[in-house]
Amino acid sequence: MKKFTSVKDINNVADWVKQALQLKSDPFANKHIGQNKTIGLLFFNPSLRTRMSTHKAALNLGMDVMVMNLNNDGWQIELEDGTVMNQGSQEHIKEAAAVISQYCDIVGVRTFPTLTDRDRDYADTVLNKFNQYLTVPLVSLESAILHPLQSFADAITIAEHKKKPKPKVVLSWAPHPKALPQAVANSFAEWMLQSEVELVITNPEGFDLAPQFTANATVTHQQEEAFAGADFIYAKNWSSFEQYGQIGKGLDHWTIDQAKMNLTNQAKFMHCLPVRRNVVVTDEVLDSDYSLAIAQANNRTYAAQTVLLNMLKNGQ
Ligand code: SN0
Repeated sequence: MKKFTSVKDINNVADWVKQALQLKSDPFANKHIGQNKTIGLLFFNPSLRTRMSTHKAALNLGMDVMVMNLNNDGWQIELEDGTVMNQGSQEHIKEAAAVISQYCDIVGVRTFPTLTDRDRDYADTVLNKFNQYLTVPLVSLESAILHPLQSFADAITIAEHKKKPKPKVVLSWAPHPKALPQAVANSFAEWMLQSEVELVITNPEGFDLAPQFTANATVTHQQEEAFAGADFIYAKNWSSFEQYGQIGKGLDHWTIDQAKMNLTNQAKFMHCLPVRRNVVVTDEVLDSDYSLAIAQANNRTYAAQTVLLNMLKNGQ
């Protein structure tokens, strides 16, 4: 496996969930496989769960780990070919990626979108340039448009908590004070459409996600109608894809509270974290015993470990 950047890089979600649950039941069984192998985790943006869970996954496999915050600690990287580099950027991605490949056997990259230039963001330029110039396998630690390690952990969590073979899973937009990427939502839709679930997406008008990730999904602009009979409510804010990067106005009534959860089939509540309390979701829901937010975060380790194990076994 040379890259893990989307659900398209794996053959079958159910198989991968099974592998992850197996690893979770015996996390140190493969400790010899990563011996003398190094993973480099490169961050252009903040991270808590991705950083710690991927680090832990690598340690569970016996790997060594190098973490670098590229924005603050590295040279400013040039991505365009043929640039006369007499301005701000100091090192070209060609050299940077080639050099990193000398030190690392697997590389992870986190890079957020601009939320101002849709074409550039949806070309996923930073991730794709690393993919082009690294000579070792690449793991997305959340790109401009997708967050596959999060969605994989979410699929594991749903498999553990579902009470029927094909649960109703509702991805609900929720308010937020800041423009956020569409990556978590795009990715969740992409993974759920490859899973044995009934996916319904609910968001205000003007907030429909990119068709390339949501084709065939049911979309409704009526949140309460979507919640009826739901087994899982997955809350997430995203800024508009249509009015690119806009956060909208007068949408505070989309906050998820107990009254809305009462419309569901005793649904579990999910969120990838970090979450703005009492904006996205009320304290009552987040602190309830039906919230899976911490269980999702725990499964990030086993999602990452499954990916790294596959790369260590079949990477080169
Ligand atoms: C990121 C996002 O893609 O929505 C990472 C989620 C895993 N979230 C944020 O940037 C939240 C920042 C904020 O201001 O609350």
